[in-house]
Amino acid sequence: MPGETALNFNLLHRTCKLVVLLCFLHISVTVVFYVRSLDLRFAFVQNQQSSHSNRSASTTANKDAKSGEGSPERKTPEVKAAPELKKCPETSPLLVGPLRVEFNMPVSLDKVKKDNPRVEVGGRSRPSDCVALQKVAIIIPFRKREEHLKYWLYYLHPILQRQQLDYGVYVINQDGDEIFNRAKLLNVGYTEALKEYDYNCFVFSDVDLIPMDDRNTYRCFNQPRHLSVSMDKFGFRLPYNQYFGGVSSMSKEQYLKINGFPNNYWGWGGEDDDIYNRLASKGMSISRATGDIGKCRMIRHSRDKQNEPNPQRFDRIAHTRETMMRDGINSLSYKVIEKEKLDLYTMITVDVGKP
Ligand SMILES: [Mn+2]
Repeated sequence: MPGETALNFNLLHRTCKLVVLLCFLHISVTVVFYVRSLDLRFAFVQNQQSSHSNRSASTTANKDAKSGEGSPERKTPEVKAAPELKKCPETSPLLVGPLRVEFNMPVSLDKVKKDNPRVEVGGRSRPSDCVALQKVAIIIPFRKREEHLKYWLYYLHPILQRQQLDYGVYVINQDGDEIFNRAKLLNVGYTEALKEYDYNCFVFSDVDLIPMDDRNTYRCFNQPRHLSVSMDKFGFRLPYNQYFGGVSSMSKEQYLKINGFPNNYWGWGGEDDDIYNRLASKGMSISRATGDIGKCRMIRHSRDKQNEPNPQRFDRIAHTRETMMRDGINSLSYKVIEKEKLDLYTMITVDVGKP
């Protein structure tokens, strides 16, 4: 019947249309994905080759962090990574595990330099065969502890290289004989390191603490990291759960979230608990390696002069939440006296004022 044929034909016509439409859709989706993958590959190659775009990005990032009164420094040119380098693996294959750490032998910096030929002037190094996952600035607050610094460089440079980090060592030396201010020196280190390179992770380390296992990586994690987990000084145990002293690490984001560290803890103690309070008040928690991997040794020493226990510390710690957003990286002021690019570290001598 003619009516039925027309109906059948109509149905066939619609089905064909639908099939053609589906084919078209399929092809379009395929083309879109193909173009996007091309784009990505292109972007990747560009990223690997142009250190220029990288540098301008880091310069703008730098402007966010309030810098002190230190003289403006030009960035040192970055060494270009070979385009064929791949990202380093999540866990470095070079790690050896537990290490023997002792402080009874003499250490010469010439020997340390010879033993670490890949460390460049200023104490910079990066893996030769892969692109490091993080750019780590190691900040050491310092005054008159040359002996300890020698041991630190002797032990840490090999460890940091085995950990496949792109890192730089910054020793922040408090000028003069006024009372010591550890946390302010750490803020200075953060600011000064960012003037040199696009660091995204900061390790804050006392000069006299040496890790006893290279699996305790000096890098940043999802939460602020406490690295000196079990110190010999405390019988290889954590003194208390909120303890954040010794060696710790924070990403740039984590650090900025808490407005950096307090500038008004003069003398020994309290600043680490203030930092803990800052983290906790911003909803962060402490990440740690296991007690076994987190073992470390402290070089025995007597209390430094001009670093007496700070009697105001308990009162200050009790008010961190009220004071932290006006005392920190946003209120930091200091004066760089001298900046020295030495073979194994960068020494920045700084006037941080007095209470
Ligand atoms: Mn100590």
